[in-house]
Amino acid sequence: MQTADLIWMNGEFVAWEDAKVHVLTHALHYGTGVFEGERCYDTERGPAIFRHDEHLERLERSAKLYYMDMPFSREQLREATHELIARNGFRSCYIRPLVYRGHGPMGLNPLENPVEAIIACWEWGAYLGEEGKKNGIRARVSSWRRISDDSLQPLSKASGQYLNSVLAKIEAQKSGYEEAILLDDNGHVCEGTGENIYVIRDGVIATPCVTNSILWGINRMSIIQIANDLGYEVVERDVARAELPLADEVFLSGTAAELTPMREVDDMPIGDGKPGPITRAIQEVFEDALHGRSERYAHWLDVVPIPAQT
Ligand code: PPE
Repeated sequence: MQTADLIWMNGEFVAWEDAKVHVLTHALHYGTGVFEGERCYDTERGPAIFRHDEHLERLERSAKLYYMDMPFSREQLREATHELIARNGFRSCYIRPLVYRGHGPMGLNPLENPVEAIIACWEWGAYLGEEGKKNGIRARVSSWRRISDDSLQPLSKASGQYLNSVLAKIEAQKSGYEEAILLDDNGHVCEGTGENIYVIRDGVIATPCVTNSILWGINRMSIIQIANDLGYEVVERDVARAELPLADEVFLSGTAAELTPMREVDDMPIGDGKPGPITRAIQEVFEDALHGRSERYAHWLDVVPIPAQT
């Protein structure tokens, strides 16, 4: 992991090595934080953050679901992110805003604890490997079910909730797979440990819906839009586990993973074991949108103003 010089912490820029919290930080003990994952791409118009507003909006929604008042406005966080990228001299990077309950009373009622915010960025390569993005990854269905609406908040991107993904990821990797696919409470397909999922059969794209305990992916929104614009039908519905190996094509999407095809599930090839034509067509347009090569989706990029060199 390539680090940065500076981290933004509660309104100030501090050196990477000085960005510290107290050991009694509430979020460290109880997972009471919410975060985002965003990417900034090196485009012709300058470094540009993909769907920045949507990510900051989701951060606010995640906070609301855990009774946290945002300590900074969306506009303040947007400007802080711009300045952070500019001051670190990045052309492209991964961005991690985190809003969390800080040091204060111990115990489970967090409402008296301060809500703090940081933004970090670093250079992060292909999450599931360059090879995976190109030729597809091997996944297994996890023995862990995805967290559900009746015990946690699947629609909140909350720190503590990621213990679920951590268990599934460890299990998958220890048993020789690159990624885990989690089922929801009812045994329907939900998503990967950090990606939404799409199943294609006979030219129709199906993806689990918001009632399947998914995280409402920003890239999912973009993929659905691109697929529709390319003339494909996208259906949001329950997806049965068996539809994965029986699909013609399956792929995943997420900020870190971008669009990654799946070539195998539970040791069964998907289609002919290679990324299929619809996956490829969507991936190509999506990559163009991310990297600022698309006129049509140019409004999805928030260009970072870089001050002129003096
Ligand atoms: N589901 C989960 C559980 C998830 O964590 C992500 C993002 C998604 C779906 C896709 O959401 P979106 O990025 O808005 O399209 N996972 C983030 C965290 C990865 C990590 O290892 O940390 C990410 O991709 O940034």
